[in-house]
Formats: sequence, C-alpha cells, structure tokens
Amino acid sequence: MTQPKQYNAESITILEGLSAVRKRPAMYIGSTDARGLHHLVYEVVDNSIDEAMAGYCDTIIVNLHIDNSVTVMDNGRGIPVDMHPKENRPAVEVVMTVLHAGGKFDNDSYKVSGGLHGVGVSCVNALSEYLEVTVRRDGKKWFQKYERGVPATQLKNIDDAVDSGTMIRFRPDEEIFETNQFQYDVLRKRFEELAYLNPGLTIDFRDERTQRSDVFKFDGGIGQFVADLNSGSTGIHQTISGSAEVDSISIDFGMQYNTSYKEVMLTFANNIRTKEGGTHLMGFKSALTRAINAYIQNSDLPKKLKAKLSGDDVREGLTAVVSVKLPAPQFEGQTKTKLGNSEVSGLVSGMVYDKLNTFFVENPKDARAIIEKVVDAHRAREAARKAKDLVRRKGALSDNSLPGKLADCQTKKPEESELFIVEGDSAGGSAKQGRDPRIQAILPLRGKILNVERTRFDKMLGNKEIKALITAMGAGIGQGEDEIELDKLRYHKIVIMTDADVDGAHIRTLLLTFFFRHYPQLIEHGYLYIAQPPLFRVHKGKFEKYIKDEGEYAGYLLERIAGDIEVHSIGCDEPRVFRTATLVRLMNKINFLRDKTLEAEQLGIGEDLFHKLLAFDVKLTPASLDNGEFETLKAYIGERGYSAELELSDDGLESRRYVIFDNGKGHRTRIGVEFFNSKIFKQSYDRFAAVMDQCGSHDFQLVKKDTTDTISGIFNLLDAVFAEAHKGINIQRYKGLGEMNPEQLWQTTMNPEQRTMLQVTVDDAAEADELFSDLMGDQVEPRRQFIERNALAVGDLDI
Ligand code: 0RA
Repeated sequence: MTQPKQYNAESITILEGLSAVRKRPAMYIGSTDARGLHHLVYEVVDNSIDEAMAGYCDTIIVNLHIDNSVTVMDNGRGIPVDMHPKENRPAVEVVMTVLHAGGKFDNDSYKVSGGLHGVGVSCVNALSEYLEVTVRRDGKKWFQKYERGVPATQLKNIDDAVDSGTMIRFRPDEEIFETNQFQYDVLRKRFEELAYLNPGLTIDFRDERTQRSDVFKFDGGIGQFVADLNSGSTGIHQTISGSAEVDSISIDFGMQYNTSYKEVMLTFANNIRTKEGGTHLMGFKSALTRAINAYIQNSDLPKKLKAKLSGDDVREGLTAVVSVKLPAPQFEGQTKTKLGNSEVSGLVSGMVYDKLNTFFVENPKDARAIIEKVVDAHRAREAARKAKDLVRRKGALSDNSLPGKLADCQTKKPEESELFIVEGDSAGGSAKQGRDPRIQAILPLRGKILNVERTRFDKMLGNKEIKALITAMGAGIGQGEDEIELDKLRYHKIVIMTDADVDGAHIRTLLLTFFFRHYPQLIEHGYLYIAQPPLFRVHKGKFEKYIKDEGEYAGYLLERIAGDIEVHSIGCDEPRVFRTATLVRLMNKINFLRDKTLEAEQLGIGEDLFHKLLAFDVKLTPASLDNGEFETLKAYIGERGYSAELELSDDGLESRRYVIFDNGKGHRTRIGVEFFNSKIFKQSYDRFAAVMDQCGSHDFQLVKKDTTDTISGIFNLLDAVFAEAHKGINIQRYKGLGEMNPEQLWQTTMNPEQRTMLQVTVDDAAEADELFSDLMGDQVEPRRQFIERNALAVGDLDI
C-alpha cells in the first residue's frame, strides 16, 4: 500500500517559498524576458564559479540542448548529500528547494557570490519545468529530479563514482518565460568574462542546437583581458596590472592606453559586471588622475608636457579592467549593478596609486608615452570647448540659422514633428516632394557622415553634415549628457531613412553611433526611428507593387496565383481540391515545413527520416520513449527501411539518451531524445499531420488554364506553384530610395497611416555601447561582417 506523501510544517514552508518565486519571478530574477532567462544560467554557473574560487574546481562545462534545456557541469566537491540535521532531508534537496540555502553548509569557505545573481539555485529550480541534479561524491553517484521546484524523485544512489562534481540540467518553464531561446552570443560573452576573471579556470561552452562551441581558459587573467580588449587597436606601452588583498578584499586591475580616443572601462565585483560603476571605479579613477598629475609635477619633463590634467583627459584612449572580490557586496543603482561598499574606494585608490607610481618610475619610456598621450588629449579638449562655444553662439543668432539643406515642416510642435534624415540628395529630393510638409521635415545628408567613435569632438563639430543635423534638431550638443537640452528638441520623431544596401547600412550604423554617443537620452525617450523602405518591386505592364520583405513576397506570389490554378490531391481515398484561400493555407503550411526540414538537416537529420518521424501517428516525447513507446517506433520505422535502437551513453559525467537510426545503407543518424521536445519537432509534427490529413499520399495534380501536371511530393508541389506564380511578372530586388518617385516613397515609407518604422531602443546602453565599439573601432573586419549580415535585415539590428 502506498502512503500519500506526508507534508510536514517544513515542506509546507518550502512549497510556499517556491510558489512565491513562481508567482513573482521578476522579484527574484529581474524579469521573465530573455534577460531573466539567461539569468538562470548565470545563477547555476555562479555556484560552480564559487566552487572554483574556493579552489576545488577547475573546469565548468555548459551545454545548450535542442529542447532549450541547459546542462551545467563542474568538477568541484559536489553538493553535500548527507542528511541535513534540522530539515531531515538530504542537504542537496535543501539547497535545491529552500530559498537562499546555497552556501549554508559551508562554514569556513570564502563565499563571495551573492548580490546580483545570488538568489540561489532554488529559484532556478522553482522556475524550471524540470531540473535534474547529479552529484558525484565520496565514491558514489547520486541523482534527483524536480518538477517546478518540487521533488519528483527521492535522492537516489544510482552508481559508483571515481571523481567528484555536480551536474545540473534544467529546462526553463515555458509557463513562466516569454521566450525560451537562449542566445549563444550573450552567454558566450559572459563565460569569456568569467574565464578572464578567474585565471586558470576552463569554461567549455557548447551549443547542440547549432554545433557552435568555445573553450575559454586564460592563465593571464586581467592583464590578458586588457591586452585582448586592445587587440583591435595599437597599444602604446606594455600592459600595467596589479593585484592585492587588503582587509579580506581582493583587488585586481589591468590597464593600457591605445592610439584611439575611446575609453573602455570594465568593472566587476564578485565576478559580476558592475555596469553602473561604483566605489571601486571611483577609487580607480581618482588614483589614475592623482598618479599621472603627481608624475608630471615631480619628474623632469619638457615644459610642453607640464599641464594639470582632468579625469577626462587621463582616460582618453584608455582600456582598463578593475575587479574586486569582497565578502558582503552591496549592489545599488537602477539595475543593481553599482557597487556601494564605501570602504572599497580608498583601498582600490591606494593600491592603484602605489602600483602606478612604481610603474612610472621603473618604466620611464612607457611613462613618457602615456604622458604625451594624455596631455595631447587635454589640448584637444580645450580646443573642443572653444569649438563648441562657437557653435552655440552661431546657433543663438536667429531662427534662420537652420541649415540651408533642411526642408522644415510647418508645425512648430515637436510632438507632431518628424525629421527624416535621408541618404543622398536625389532621395532627399523625392522625400521633399513626397512628404506631408505640415508635419514632416527632410534633411538630406551627403556621402558618409563621420565615424564619431574615431573622431575627436572638435573635428566632429567641424563636419558640415553633423553640424546641420545638430542645428536642425535644436537640442544642443555636448560631451556630457547634461549639455543636451531635450526640451528644445524640435522633432519627437527622428527617422533615419537609408537605402537597403550595404552603403545604406553603413550610414545607418554611423548615424546610430552618433546618436548613441551624443544623444542617449533621445533614444531612451523613444524619439529615434529607422524607416523601412520596401525590398522588392514587382511590376507587370502598368501594374506596380512594392513589397516589404521575403514573407510578404511569398504571400503576394501565392495570392496572385491562387485564383488561377487548382491543386488536386490524388491517390488518397477522398481526393480534395485546393483553390484560392485553401490553396494559400496549404502552401503556407508546406513552406513552413520546408524551413523546419532545412533546420533539421542542419542538425544532421535528413529529410527522409525527419518526414517519416513526422508521419508516425504517435507524437513522441522524451518521456514516452522511456515508457515503452520506443517498441512501437521501432516496428513502424522498421517497415520503412530503418532500424532503430536506444542508446544510453554515460561518460561517467553525463548520462544521455539517444535514438540511433540506421538506413541499412551504412548511414546512421544519432538523435538525442530531447529532440522530441524541441520546437522544430513539435511544430513540424502538427503541420505535417494537417498536411497528411488533407493530402494523404502526397501525390498531386496541378491544374492550370491549359495543362495539368502531375507532381509527387509536397516540396515539389511548392516549387511548381511558385514557379507558376513567377510567370509573366518582373521582380526586382529594390536597392535605392532614389528608384522610387515621390508618390511611391510617400506611400511605401513615409505615410504615417501605412508605413512601418522600427523604434530604436537602448534596452541596455552598456551593451549597445560595446556593439558600437566592435563595429566602429579600429578593426575593419568585424564591422564589415556585421554590415554584410545586416545589410538587408534591419530588423536584426539589436539596439
Ligand atoms: C555547499 C557546500 C559545499 C559545496 C557546495 C555547496 C557546492 C554547490 C555547488 C553548486 C554547483 N556546484 C557546486 N559545487 C559545490 C561544500 C561541501 C564540502 O565541504 O565538501
């Protein structure tokens, strides 16, 4: 007889705790969007990092699976499994189910995590459809599974083990998260950072969805971090670095000046990136300014180098990383990424100051190069101030100081005014004629505007195009945010309208850099937009149509042909006829299946096998395969030319289940069971079933006006229908705005009633900043690649 599980007072408290997390996930992990989703991974990895920092672990493996579950594995001591004296349950179960229980069993260890990510792995558990933990410890291997935070099995000893470690696999709950798609590049960046901050630690990152992988291990730590950050530009001296431990706070920094004018300063507290800075950053900045000014004063330098420098002067062209680790970090600020511990400032400042002093004395050549650089920056800053005053005074003269090229709108109300920044004079001409002059202003920009990232402020203000833009907008300009007067901004929609080609993408990126650097608050207010001119032009005789993107293009072709042809499904019991709307729906389903079939092929699953799995009348899941459905699958697929076997692979660390299909001709396909929980499979299964239901054997007749073709296979049918739709029309991939006349430009791109525009948002200013740096720095290759990738897909521009 089985007893229903008894809940005691403790387990009820636990259930309440977990359900609080599920009710208000944002309180624990910040949000339930992509950011919160990634947070789950950081939380789990941070636990392994703690184990590494305590000196017990040197390798962490992170694996993204096809069903969007994640495995995090380490070779640390393993979470304790002995009975917790008070809770009367294994310690690992307490860690997994009790909020903030993570490090409680660790009395002596140097735990510095906490703070931003330190909500505990129990939160991850509560927010996961399932979580499995495998612990190797004291010669035994233990396993437990939870569902939505609640134990689904007891902790079981499943095997022996030779070594130790912890493995956690979880699948974020689709009921909680808006998205369950992990972004490789986002995680990759974080793991790379962590590897720099923890020298000697290996982080091995794999993505089974795409077969991408990276292994990070940096023995050189922060010094190497700085050198690598600078590898795109030219350093002007050897990297300076230092580390110390004072009052149980450990401090590491590295810095190097390069030939650019850009300041790159990354700060961390307990491995967490402090985007809003804080006391460690303050300490570093003050030490830098003091040390450089002191060296200038006290050493034997020519008179032209004797200047009194400001903080801004000494940071131009500087790349620096500062990392502190401390027992009780206080995180403040809007995004809780500002270090608040007041004692840190003085400690960092003193340590960096001493280190710099020594470095300057011991390396006079390097010191000289640095001083020349920062004094030069000082001079340029003075010049910039003068140039800015000039622009100010000129701008203040009168209203007709607006740039001559600007065709302004009639209204003076910023709320209804729109400024279109248009690439080139000819498109500018069309836009001027096509616009609604009441509310729309046009500013044509000629040629390439300046790359502001690489240009000094004074030079930038000397650029005609930039000056015209600044005066047209009317909100001023400055190097500090407070110098912008947003209440004077003359337009509340500023629209970047460039061609859909590589040059257009380049100009758009340059403009975005300009806005990001100098008008961040304008982006924050949602005033900046990107126009979406059409990508295709279709014409036949006098008829002409502009089409936004590939999707609309396919839709247009289908609509066009659907009235002229019929598709008959033959070879099934009840032949069906598809025409007009039913034909469009069928083709859309097949088109979708084609996309997914290509994705499956990327994963190594060929079309024939994929479609046979889709045609199986059981919708497989990882669990159903374990529960005996496999025998049915084996029989089914056996009749269709494949043998199948289940494989349990256990490399001592991870145990995984695969189905192996053999087509009898020497080709084997190995599919992890989680494939049957992936979107690719689940969505395709439903569409395929619908198509099967309607078309049975997949033999068709395509009935045209004069002839009838017989076609076999759904993708052949799709190709034939599209080929038919293409007949007799001209399709042009449309390149320049200039190819449209004013009326067309108005209709397709500018008319507020009909247009679509992308609103530029800076969700995360710091990350966008890095994107811009990558794109706009000295390095040409990443920029070229980015522009090529995004030339025709503005929607992907993630800023
Ligand atoms: C509590 C105590 C000890 C280790 C851990 C937790 C631990 C947690 C995680 C989470 C992921 N990997 C982990 N590795 C270790 C110390 C146990 C001891 O004293 O042996």
